Amino acid sequence: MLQKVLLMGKSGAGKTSMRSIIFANYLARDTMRLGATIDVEHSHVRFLGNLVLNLWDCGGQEAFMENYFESQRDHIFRNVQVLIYVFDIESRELTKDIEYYGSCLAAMRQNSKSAKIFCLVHKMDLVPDEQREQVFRQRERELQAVASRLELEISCFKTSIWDETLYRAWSQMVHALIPNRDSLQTHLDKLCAVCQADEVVLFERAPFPRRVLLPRREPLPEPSRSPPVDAPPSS
Ligand SMILES: Nc1nc2c(ncn2[C@@H]2O[C@H](COP(=O)(O)OP(=O)(O)OP(=O)(O)O)[C@@H](O)[C@H]2O)c(=O)[nH]1
Ligand SMILES: [Mg+2]
Repeated sequence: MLQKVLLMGKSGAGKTSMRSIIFANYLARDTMRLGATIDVEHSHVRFLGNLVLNLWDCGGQEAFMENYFESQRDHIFRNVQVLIYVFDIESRELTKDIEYYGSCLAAMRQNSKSAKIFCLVHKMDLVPDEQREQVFRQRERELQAVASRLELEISCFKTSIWDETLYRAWSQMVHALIPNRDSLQTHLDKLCAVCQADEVVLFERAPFPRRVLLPRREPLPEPSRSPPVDAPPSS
């Protein structure tokens, strides 16, 4: 089963960084060397045997974005199963970001109405710890408002390449795509009961090395502070 996944958002938001960390084993600090993506970079990722993500990493520079909405509109937005829209929380061009996001949702509504839509409020490491939840909720409300005007449903996550939030979000997004997840979940629940275990976790050897792919239904409580997967740059 091939699933077309669009990765969109303005230039510098962190799309290629997260793709490289999740699927190509980059360390967070390696992403500082990435150049801007030219047009669209395609890649394929296989999960659990027969689920293949066809990832479209869409460069976010203005000229490319305008192209996606105009001359390439059908090519980009047709037959999409998942849209992942990435926002840089530190962006100084919020109005422009929201405008592009609105155009993107409108194109999705027109071409791929039943696609799942995820919004990542990214680079949350740049927001002081004590303000993160509030800043995220505020942005989430703004994004939900745009989506509900177009009668679309979205799910938002707060993420950073510098902690586990990136893996948590991608894990949940991929989880939503697994075609037979209910039956897998039932088997895991049975195994859990037979073993009298508190939890059973299914790991995918690649491309999520060491990462949980099928979390239990009830998410575990978030640790008060996620352990860094890689040390952030000292400023
Ligand atoms: N502080 C911080 N920086 C990040 C994070 N994610 C990515 N970056 C940095 O953001 C910069 C731009 O990242 P890219 O992944 O190239 O951005 P992009 O969205 O692919 O940009 P285009 O290809 O031009 O559309 C890099 O220097 C990354 O190291 C994050 O979570 N926190
Ligand atoms: Mg890029």
